[in-house]
Amino acid sequence: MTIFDNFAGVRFEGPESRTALAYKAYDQDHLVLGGPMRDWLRLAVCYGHSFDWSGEETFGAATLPRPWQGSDQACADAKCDAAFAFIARLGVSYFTVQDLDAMAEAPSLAEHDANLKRIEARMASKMAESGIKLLWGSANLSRHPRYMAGAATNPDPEVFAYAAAQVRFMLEATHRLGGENYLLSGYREGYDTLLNTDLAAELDHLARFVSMIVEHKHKIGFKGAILIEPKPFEPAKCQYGRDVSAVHTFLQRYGLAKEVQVSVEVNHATLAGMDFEHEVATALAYNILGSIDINRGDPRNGWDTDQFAVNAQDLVPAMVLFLESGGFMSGGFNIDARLRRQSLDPADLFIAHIAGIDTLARALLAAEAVIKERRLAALRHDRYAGWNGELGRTITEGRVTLDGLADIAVKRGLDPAPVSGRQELAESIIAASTAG
Ligand SMILES: [Mn+2]
Repeated sequence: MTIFDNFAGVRFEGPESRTALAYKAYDQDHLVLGGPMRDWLRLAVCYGHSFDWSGEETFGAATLPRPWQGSDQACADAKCDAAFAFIARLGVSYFTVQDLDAMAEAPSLAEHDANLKRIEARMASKMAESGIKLLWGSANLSRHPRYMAGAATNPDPEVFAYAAAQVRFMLEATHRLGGENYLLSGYREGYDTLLNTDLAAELDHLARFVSMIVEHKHKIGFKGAILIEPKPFEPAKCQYGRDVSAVHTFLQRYGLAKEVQVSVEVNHATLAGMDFEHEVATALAYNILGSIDINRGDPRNGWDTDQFAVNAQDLVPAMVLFLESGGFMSGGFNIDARLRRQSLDPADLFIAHIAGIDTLARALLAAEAVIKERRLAALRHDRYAGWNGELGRTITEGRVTLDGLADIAVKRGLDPAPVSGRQELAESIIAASTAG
């Protein structure tokens, strides 16, 4: 018996519905540009945020009544049962999980391995019974005090080795569970002060760690993607994978750009001072968009508030890029959000997820409308039309040198006339897309 057992399965009732526990926009079989919403979104419930967090924070203790709260095997089992009862009723196909969010506490690596395998077995049977799949697995390399100075970037190689063992266990568990990706979060791979930090050595060590994971993935035949999640800071003052560009530079520098992709998070983009669509566009430009953590931050807070998305219009620019790209290979939209501390009722977890999923569905429908009416694509196409002409192609195809091009510019007496960027028209198209 779990606290979610008395809830019925969440159904689609349509935009006119005022039922709290029903989808208003997410109709999983509804076709968007020829594919069902379910397949575009590949939604995942975040095990850690939804079931392992009970409202504790710096200024206060746990507030959310969670009967499975505790660190022993019985609590881990009860949490697992509750998680699958919830996800099944929500009607979502995937979950994401970090080792420590699910398993009983283990004082040694040998016990860690055993406890992880115990919860893996329970998850495997729940997955078989429900059809729910694992989007990604991950090892938590930041919670324990041994990781206070980082895991792979720790000055002590024994900590690096401990982290390697934890990742090996979880990568292999993810593989056995049929997980579709393996995620490396930002952890504490960075520094609190540069005064005590050898930045160049730490980057080399981090690269060796990621390379070892890639090597092991191939050794065991894991077909999923290895994902790195950019985040600029928190908990460390500065984290090396601060944004998509920084991660890509790192991957290129160490020859990993073809082996590793990024998992982009809305709230981490906000913290990095970037728009979410910038991070998506950059990942697509470098061909490393693996997965997305969907949530929202608070533009007035400088920390990771991990709230459920509620504003569809904010997500439309990124969703247009996402749809144009053809969607995910192995990633999905992981609902990376937490309740607020006063949301005590088990129904609150349903309502939060329903609102977040409906918001994504509205953004998806709006992006489809924007793509179908073609005005935004035409605006962009017209703006760059010159590059399809004779001069543009001469430059991009490398058929002219700098001095040769200068001669052309002088001989033709070039005096290019400024043209409107039509930003307001573009913004009005996005605004109109969510008006319905
Ligand atoms: Mn976050």
